[in-house]
Amino acid sequence: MLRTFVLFCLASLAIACTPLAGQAVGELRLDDPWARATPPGSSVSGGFLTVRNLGGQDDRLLSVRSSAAREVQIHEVRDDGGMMRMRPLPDGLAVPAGASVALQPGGYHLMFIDPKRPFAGGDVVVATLVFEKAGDVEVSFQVRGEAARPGSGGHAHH
Ligand SMILES: [Cu+2]
Repeated sequence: MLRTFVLFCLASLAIACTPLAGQAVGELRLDDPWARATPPGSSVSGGFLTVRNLGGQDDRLLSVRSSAAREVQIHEVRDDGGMMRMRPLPDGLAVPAGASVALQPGGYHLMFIDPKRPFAGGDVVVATLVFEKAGDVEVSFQVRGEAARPGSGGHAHH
């Protein structure tokens, strides 16, 4: 199914192939970008999407910036002796050729630090993802939910 779609895209103008829910940039497909509504009293929100590299060249998400937050970090979640902790990835996130990398609750994610105003359900948060090969890609994150339950998703910063 995927292969059929790719072949179809190669055979036509790539811009006509961008499905509603996704975004095609060169060899990258960015699917379902969404952000979590900022929990009450929190100064961070998580951002999620799936990055698929349909090309033959490894790529890497190097950094993210957004006018909606003071800073956007790329985080991973690790099991640290039974405690799930997250930490920034200093070298960004590799997106190997042919791979699909999911940024999702409990795993890799983007961390919007100090949103200019809290993200609320229904908002759209625009961020620029900077890839090593694909360059700058502007992505619109749909904000979902009113608030995360306390302790869910491992997104509490102190
Ligand atoms: Cu985080």
